[in-house]
Amino acid sequence: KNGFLVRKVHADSDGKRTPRGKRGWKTFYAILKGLILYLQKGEYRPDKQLSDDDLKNAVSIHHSLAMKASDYSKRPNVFYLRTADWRVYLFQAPNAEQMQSWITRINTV
Ligand code: I3P
Repeated sequence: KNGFLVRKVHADSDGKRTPRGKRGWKTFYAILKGLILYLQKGEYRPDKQLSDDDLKNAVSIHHSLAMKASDYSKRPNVFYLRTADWRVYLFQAPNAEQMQSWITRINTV
């Protein structure tokens, strides 16, 4: 599954709160391949290679959990992703249908 997602990093590994200055929302083109969610920066092209920075942003979704961020009301269509090492991301999807589709895909791999 692919598509645009806007990401906010809420907690780093071990659940430590991500410091100020690193908590802003950023747009990525997300590519879910196997157990890795690749997050590609910049303009989308189908043939574009993943850069070193893109690989650093990649998220392992093995033993992760995605759920609708019902307690987050500043933006619509936002879901949480909690990883096995207790990172927490917020992702904003373009619409409710896309949000649900990402949640289902992440939770059923
Ligand atoms: C963050 C940025 C986020 C904001 C976050 C800020 O600043 O303004 O948009 O989250 O608030 O810390 P920075 O880009 O300097 O990291 P919201 O959009 O959810 O308000 P937070 O620290 O309360 O999460």
